[in-house]
Amino acid sequence: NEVDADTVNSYIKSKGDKQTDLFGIAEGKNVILISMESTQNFVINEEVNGKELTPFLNDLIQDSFYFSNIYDQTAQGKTSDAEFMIDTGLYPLPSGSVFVRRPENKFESLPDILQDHSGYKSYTFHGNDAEFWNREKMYQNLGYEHYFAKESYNVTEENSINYGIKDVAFFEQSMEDLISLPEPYLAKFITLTNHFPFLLEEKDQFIEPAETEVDVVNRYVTTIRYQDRALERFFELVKEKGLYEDTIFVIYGDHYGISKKYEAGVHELLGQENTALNHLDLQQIPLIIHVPGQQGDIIETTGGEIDIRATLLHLLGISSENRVSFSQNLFIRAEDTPVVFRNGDMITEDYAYTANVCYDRNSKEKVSNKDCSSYLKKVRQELEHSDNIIFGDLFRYIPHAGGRE
Ligand code: GP9
Ligand code: MN
Repeated sequence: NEVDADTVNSYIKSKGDKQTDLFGIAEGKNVILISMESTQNFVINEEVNGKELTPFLNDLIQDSFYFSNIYDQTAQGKTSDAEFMIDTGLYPLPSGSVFVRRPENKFESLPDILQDHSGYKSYTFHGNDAEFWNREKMYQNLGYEHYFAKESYNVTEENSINYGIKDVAFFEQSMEDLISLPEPYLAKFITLTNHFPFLLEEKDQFIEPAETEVDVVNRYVTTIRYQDRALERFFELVKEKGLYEDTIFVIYGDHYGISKKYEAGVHELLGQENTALNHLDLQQIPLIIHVPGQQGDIIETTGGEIDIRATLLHLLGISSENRVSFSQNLFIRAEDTPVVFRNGDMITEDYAYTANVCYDRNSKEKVSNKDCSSYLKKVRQELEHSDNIIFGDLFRYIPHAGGRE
């Protein structure tokens, strides 16, 4: 297996670590990572009946880095796949969730890197059962100090719906534990209310449901608006506790919320046709990074969720050089590097490949598959190498990699 490890090493070791003047601007800050359940990018700056769906996030974007072309790369592991990509810089598996299938592998995780580099401890807050997605076990493996799961919350019939505790109560009840953490820390919060089938009592609806032909989409509008209110509340509390200035916030949508089956309602809402490229655009998730004192900027680079890790490390002043990872720093990501989807599809600034068709994204026309072939080769290589690392547990052979005994 030494040979395998060498092959992997030589192939993906980051080639140089180009720096920007943003390197280290958030050095030593606490990191609050927020995974927004089922949140697609189209909700940002979108209105229904003259009302914003995400007034709080739209405001926050004004003084944050807003990455407006980032794609969902999750597979069957859904939320856990998003977590996995950010923590390890590896792709999800072709089937099932890595959290469930490979909880004992060695990985070079974000918690381990932050711990080794600058003594951070990492924590997760989430209102669902600790065993869901095998999180409890996987988090230990990835180096999280503690997982504040359902037992840490006072969950009542009144304050819960669908999968569990509603986001406002979740954030409010998390504060006591958050303020008691030793600094610096990485604290991950995973929201829950905006989950299919998007149920919400009337008293929690801060916007009227939409009026498309698809009820799922009509309800989605209300749970998205509710989640935005919960985030606003969280930021109020964080400011109240004096944490705001010492914290970098990384906020992302974990994956799509409206599957193809219900997508007609979104097309109707947005007044667009049902085309393959529009469907692909709807796979975008928002990524917002707020660094205190930093001016806002919209970054239109095409990228994927997996790139969150290298981007965050860059801002924290931690080099990505020599790391075995497929994550790329979004501030300098090369335009012609494909964003890899688990099903073998891909997208770049100029081309997209989906359902066996290659598209020129500028003309929106179908073009010869040859135009996509060099990108597709790269896609196959990356997925194959990532799978080899996971199935072969190859981090065992990579000396600098962390991982718990
Ligand atoms: C469950 C939550 C939702 O704990 O993360 O899971 P999902 O179905 O989105 O993976
Ligand atoms: Mn999810």
